Amino acid sequence: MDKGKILLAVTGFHPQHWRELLAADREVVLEPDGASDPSITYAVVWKQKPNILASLPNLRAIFSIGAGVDHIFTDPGLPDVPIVRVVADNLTQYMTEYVVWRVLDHHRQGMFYRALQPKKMWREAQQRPAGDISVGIMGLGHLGRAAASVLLSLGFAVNGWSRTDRPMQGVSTYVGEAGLIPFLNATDILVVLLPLTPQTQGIINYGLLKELRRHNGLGGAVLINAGRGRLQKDADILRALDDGTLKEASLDVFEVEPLPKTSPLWSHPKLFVTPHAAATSDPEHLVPIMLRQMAAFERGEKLDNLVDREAGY
Ligand code: NDP
Ligand code: OXD
Repeated sequence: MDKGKILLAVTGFHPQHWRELLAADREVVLEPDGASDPSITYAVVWKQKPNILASLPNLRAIFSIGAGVDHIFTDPGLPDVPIVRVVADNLTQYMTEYVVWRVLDHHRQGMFYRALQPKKMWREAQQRPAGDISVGIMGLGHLGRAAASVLLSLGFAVNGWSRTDRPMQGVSTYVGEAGLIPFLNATDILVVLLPLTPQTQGIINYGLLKELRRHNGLGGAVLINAGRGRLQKDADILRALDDGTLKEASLDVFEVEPLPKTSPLWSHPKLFVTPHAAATSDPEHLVPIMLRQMAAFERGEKLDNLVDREAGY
């Protein structure tokens, strides 16, 4: 099989660096060029415009620029070809850093001390050891497992929730709908690393947050969401922060992104906001992985990290 040509179809940022790196190895066309081009065999996409992939008669595979693929499934004209998602050490490392950073900051009372400093107040918060706190990872997949193993090494008790049975040494695992409430009831700090699918949309709501354990050394339950914004109901999180259902939260993702300037989430004193920056897709690391996969595919080998269309992730 010849070296396939790539369509780069991206919205929301300029993919110049992606283009340069891909073009070092094979021909690349930047959308809106390339419509109906029969020589295009791969599409590398982030939030591609609807129906553009459907016009490519010889498309063989779609490569997502992100680990999440919900942005691809919004396309009503999505062709029935394999979809490859990102699994890469540096992205996993970024996410692990984000999760561990946020867990430690909540655990070690970062918000409390940052509020005291401008007032020059010398007051020590009660501190419990990590072993008294259980971190529950909702979505014990590639990113969730990597974060879980570092949290375990720090001494936290770790729970994990997944759709299918995913045992992991040292982690108390819970499965599917039947496992959800027991998982929440045993969790003090909830870390959300789920994909956005029809089954998970809106799952982080007030009722779910009420189920978290809050009689713990932290003085309340904590939410950390780095999965997708539409997993959560922003208004329910505000309500939970205001009435004490949540002690604090860290959100990297929001129902609407960028988070509108008018959103009360920006200024909530118990909330730490980052702009969907937990684990950025870095072309320097990800393009070589994509190019290796394309070359292997052309030698007749299987594509790795394929999306399960039925499951939606
Ligand atoms: P994986 O597919 O490896 O893991 C997803 C996990 O979620 C799996 O454990 C899966 O269960 C579980 N899951 C999916 N659906 C359900 C369900 N209905 N009920 C219970 N569990 C479910 O994905 P990754 O770990 O690589 O990535 C996770 C998500 O992180 C991405 O989809 C993306 O949205 C987000 N992300 C965010 C970034 C950021 O910067 N904020 C950066 C990168 C990713 P099972 O194991 O049984 O399949
Ligand atoms: C991803 C993301 O899915 O950056 O990789 O959100």
